[in-house]
Amino acid sequence: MTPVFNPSSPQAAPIFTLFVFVLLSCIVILALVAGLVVYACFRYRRRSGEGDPPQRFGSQKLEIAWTVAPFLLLVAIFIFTARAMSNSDPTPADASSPDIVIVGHQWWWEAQYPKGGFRTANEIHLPAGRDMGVLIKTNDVIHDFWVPQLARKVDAIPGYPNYLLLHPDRPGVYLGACSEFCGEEHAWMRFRVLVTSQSEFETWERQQVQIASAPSELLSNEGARLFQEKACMKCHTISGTEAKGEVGPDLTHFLSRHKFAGELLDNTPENVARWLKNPQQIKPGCHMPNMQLTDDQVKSLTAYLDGLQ
Ligand code: HEC
Ligand SMILES: [Cu+2]
Repeated sequence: MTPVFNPSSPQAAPIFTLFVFVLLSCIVILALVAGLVVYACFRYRRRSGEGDPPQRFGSQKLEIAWTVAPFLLLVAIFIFTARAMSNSDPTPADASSPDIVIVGHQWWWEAQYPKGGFRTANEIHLPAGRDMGVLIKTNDVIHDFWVPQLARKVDAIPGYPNYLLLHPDRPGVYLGACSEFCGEEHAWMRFRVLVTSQSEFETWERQQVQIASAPSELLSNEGARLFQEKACMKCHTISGTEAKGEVGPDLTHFLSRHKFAGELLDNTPENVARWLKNPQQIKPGCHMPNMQLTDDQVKSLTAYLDGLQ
């Protein structure tokens, strides 16, 4: 079902209810007005042999009715809207120590977990049924963080972090997207929220905290060497190695992610190889340059990345 019709948190539910209420009101008004127009066309159309009908001017009763009825409807919509606004955006208990810090980058999302001391990209894990405080920032231009099933939209504004409360009701995968046009790859600035049970979430956290697995074969060893040599390390972090770059996504546990490049590609060895061969062909304009790698270099680097569980 379309995500907006299937809210999965106490914050998204009031938005859905308000939407349905306004939509139904509009449908009723449309049916009423269009119905009366059609009725009048047939009921009062000129028949042959008739002269002009009697002319009537003004009707106080009708004037009052069609002023008061819309006024009351607007008051009702106003009350519902105000209620939905406060329910969908509860005041944070403690904005100074968020559980997650989301940073928008052209054109991917960084997710920092300050309490665990690790970072990931484009895939945000949350436990079901718990409040998670999220701080939303940007590294460059204005982006907008939106997961329709979980919460309202929140802008990521330079110099002005915004706070959002996430509280998914049930486990599942919830898709999100940048909802503020932010440059040429805006359409591929997508992400997913993976909601699991508390214990699965903790297992994931324990795995993410670990430093990257060391390469175990000849090929992946060569890949690890190239990663340092080919400036990949200037832009990417792989914990436990020299690579501490912050321009691109953290790759420490790259293999634990389902998709990459802002949900553009499935995380398969073939796609990783295609990406490394020329990211500019796949996501034109993105901030990873064509590294002019040979096929052999691509092979070793892919082997290395595919060992980063
Ligand atoms: C100038 C900085 C820069 C360099 C150098 C660079 N990258 Fe990237 N890389 C990026 C950026 C930025 C992205 C995110 C692109 C996007 O999704 O818009 C990225 C994305 C990736 C991804 C996908 C990650 C994900 O989760 O979406 C992989 C894998 C990757 N780079 C590997 C490499 C390797 C291997 C090298 C060296 C051969 C390298 N990169 C060199 C900046 C760089
Ligand atoms: Cu964006």
